[in-house]
Amino acid sequence: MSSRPGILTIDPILPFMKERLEQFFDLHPYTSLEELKVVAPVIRGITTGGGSGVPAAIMNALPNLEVVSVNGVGTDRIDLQEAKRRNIRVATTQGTLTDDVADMAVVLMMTVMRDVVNNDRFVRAGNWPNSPLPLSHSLTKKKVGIAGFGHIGQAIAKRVSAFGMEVAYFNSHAKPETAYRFEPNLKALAEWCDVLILAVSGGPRSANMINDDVLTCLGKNGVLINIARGTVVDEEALLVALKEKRIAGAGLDVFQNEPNINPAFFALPNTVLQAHQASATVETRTAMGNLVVENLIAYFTDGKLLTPVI
Ligand code: 8YV
Repeated sequence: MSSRPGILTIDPILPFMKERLEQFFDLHPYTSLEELKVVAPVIRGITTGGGSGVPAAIMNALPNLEVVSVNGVGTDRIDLQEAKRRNIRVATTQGTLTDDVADMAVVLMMTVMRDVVNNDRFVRAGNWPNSPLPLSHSLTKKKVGIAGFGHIGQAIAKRVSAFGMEVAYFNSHAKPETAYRFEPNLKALAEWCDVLILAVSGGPRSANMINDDVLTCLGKNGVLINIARGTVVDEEALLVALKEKRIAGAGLDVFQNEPNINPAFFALPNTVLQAHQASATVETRTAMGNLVVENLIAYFTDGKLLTPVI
């Protein structure tokens, strides 16, 4: 039997990560709980994505698990309390993806407000010579409400301010060190803003935070952007609001039940859909991948994580 630690890879990893990890560890890609049973005793570490986390059934199946290295910043799919109880350490790639995720929020906002996707389809269909396009909407002077004002929320604020947009934010507590207005009431923020951008962490505290009431406050001219987690939005309520044009549109990078999202989204012309791509650039995924690997090497070399959560 190998003396090298066994690492379970839950999400697929990039080739350079595999190459580096294989210098130190025996890798076991996750296939099924049944097959996991065979290798379970040798697994001491996990790599996973923020969206996948570590399902309870997997954590429970691994008696010798010591460390989880997340390729992302979200820990909402990991039972941190149980990890703490079992003395399992958890690291994320904090600090690597803030700018790209903030960029995606802005890309989605602009794409929805300026009708980029519909206009592209119109041009490709050869319709330009035949009929005028509907007018789109300015960003300048519009109000942006940001729900969740951590690193990503603040990076979004900085970007949209540069477009001459007004910003206010909702958060668990005020951040007086920032230049922006704190709005402690989410419905009041939705009522005030033209664009509501979700940048909160996932998990039980934010689950279905965007419900029918909040969407009603956002109103028929309002746009919803979600680069946070699908769980933050009551999707049934959102689908109805979009279908009945009770809000103007949505730009969504994340969904409940990814990647098998509700097909009702496919038929909505006022919605721009992404496949959880906010951090998916060569540059950021390289930085994330390096940190995932180096956290594991650091842990198994001297017991210390570089970017620990617990
Ligand atoms: C990644 C994420 O797409 O950081 C997170 O929590 O959800 C995203 O950045 C994901 O972790 C990639 O696996």
